[in-house]
Amino acid sequence: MKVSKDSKLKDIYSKPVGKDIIDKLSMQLGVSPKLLLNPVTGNLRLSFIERLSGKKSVRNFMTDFLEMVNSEPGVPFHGKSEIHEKWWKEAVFYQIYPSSFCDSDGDGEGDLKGILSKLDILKDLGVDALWLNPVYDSPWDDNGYDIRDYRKIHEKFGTMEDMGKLINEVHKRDMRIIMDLVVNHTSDEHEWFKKALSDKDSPYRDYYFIRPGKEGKEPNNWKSFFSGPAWKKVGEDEYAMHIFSEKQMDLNWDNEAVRKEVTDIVRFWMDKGVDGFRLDVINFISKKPGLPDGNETIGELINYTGLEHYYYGPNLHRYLRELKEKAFDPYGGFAVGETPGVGIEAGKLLTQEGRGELDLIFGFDHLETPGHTRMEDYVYDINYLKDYFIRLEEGMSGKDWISIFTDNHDNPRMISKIDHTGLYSDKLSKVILTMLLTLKGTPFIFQGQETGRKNADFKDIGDIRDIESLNLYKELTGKGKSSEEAFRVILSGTRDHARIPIAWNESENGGFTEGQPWIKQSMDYKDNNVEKQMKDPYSVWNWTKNLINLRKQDKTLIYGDVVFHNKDKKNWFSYERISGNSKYLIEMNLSNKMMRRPLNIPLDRIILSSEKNPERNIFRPYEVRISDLGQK
Ligand code: ISL
Repeated sequence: MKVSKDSKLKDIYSKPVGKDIIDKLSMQLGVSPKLLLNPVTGNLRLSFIERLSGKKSVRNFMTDFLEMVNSEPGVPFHGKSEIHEKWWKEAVFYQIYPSSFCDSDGDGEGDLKGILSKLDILKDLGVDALWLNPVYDSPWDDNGYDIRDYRKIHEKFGTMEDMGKLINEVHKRDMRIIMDLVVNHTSDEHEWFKKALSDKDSPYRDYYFIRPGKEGKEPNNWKSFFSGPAWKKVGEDEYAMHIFSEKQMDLNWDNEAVRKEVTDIVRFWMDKGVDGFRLDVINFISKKPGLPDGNETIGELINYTGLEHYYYGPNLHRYLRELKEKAFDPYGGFAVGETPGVGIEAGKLLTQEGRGELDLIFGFDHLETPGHTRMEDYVYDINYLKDYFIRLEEGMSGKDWISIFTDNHDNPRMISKIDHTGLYSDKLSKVILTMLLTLKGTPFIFQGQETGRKNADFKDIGDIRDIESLNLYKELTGKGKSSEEAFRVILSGTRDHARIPIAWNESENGGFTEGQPWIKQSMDYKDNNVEKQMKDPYSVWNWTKNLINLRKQDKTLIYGDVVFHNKDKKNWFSYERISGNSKYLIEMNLSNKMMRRPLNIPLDRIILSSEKNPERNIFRPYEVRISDLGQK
């Protein structure tokens, strides 16, 4: 049944997209959804709320909001169901940012041979599967997310032969490898786009969104993620759409030929032996027909005007099913979709077993404390992360599976967001890694997390490489901010924090390169490097290794039930993983203060502890313990 302005708040909450949006709004407002849905407020009709506010912007918002809620007729499965075992549910994934992993030829940038040379170390850590950020031929406007040729390896990374060798060597070690599939857009230097522009009758024109302007302006008011409008002028009164940089042109997935091209690209790489893909902004591929203007109120709220018309578009499910059936299923390929903006319920509709769309998604609602954005200088509340994970886990049915991550190449380091002093970064790293490796879901470790790397120590804008940051810096100084003020904003949220080189040892630049690194190495390499940490049994590296080992001993930490304790106790996180007679207790102090332990579990049950000499009833700052409570 569709909802309308006469519907009650609680009816809207019963719809997947409605629930996700109300949850998000209630998080932003800092109130619990329960408060919005108590018997009084839950029975309020939208029309009443609209009249109450009397604002035109609210009326406009309601209309678009209802349309979004009604656009999803599906209902996720919420019942009981048996979990089916899959390799990707058991694997520990490790994300490699190739530019900054290991440089074998001294040009200052990592490469495939460099990755190859470190496979044994990753295997030793216990990693099962690698995800490589883009390594394709590209003008590198957005660090490879602007692909010029999908069937060619970028020369700075090596050759197709090197890639084949890497795939083989990964498989020889009983590991798997997935690549990044960037098909919401191509580079403006891709042959398709060049042909589309050079010939008005070219079939490639309809591969993109090329549209006449509207009264001398852009075709609509959509904004780019990287500052400015989402349209680039490509001819007299003619514009091409780019949701990201002006060298990343959006592909028109409504054109069957485009979908066929994508299928062929996936199959090309599957034939070469890759095990699957991470699908870049894959929820953006279906744009609302007619490309209508974005809602100004939503635009103000989230900064990206137009998002509601493409973040969960009308044909998304259909295009994903088609892609899976034609390109992934014939190979048993794995697919994890990057889906910014998609909430928990809609996420289920993209991943539930039997729906034939994606295996997993990366959602991002946990990466900032509600009410804050990445570019703000604020202290992230780790209790929010705990609450978010509890919500995710408790909402999982046997048909669901989730990814668990806190870091990637698009975000500052989570430990630095929580602890600005840097004093607790190793301890906090252990806390976060414990969540990743003992909650129910597939863990994705981002390179450097295993040695507790912090945010980078950039000094000025000259240290920054990322297009998002550089564009924003220009925008801010253009609007009158001083260069110091603008740099401070960049320093809070730049994606470059995560993109600095890996530190392998104590030698110059952390042993990443013998040349000049493409982006500055940070001083924490002296302690947070692999070689040093491998030797120290209490290092973050060895904590990671021990946790992974434990996961591999029996499958309780993978498929076992999760039962949370003392959920409302602030700064405390504990849960059990249970399967048959096997039972693990995980306990963590989420603060930098001593804490009394709510449960009185004997010390002799501890199998992993972040402290050398734990005390029975006291937890030191950010202390973590795992106890074996199973019946032997
Ligand atoms: O939600 C975000 C981060 O927490 C967004 O930054 C979002 O994930 C991102 O804009 C989409 O990212 C992906 O596509 C971009 C590319 O620049 C990123 O590196 C990639 O991960 C365009 O291809």
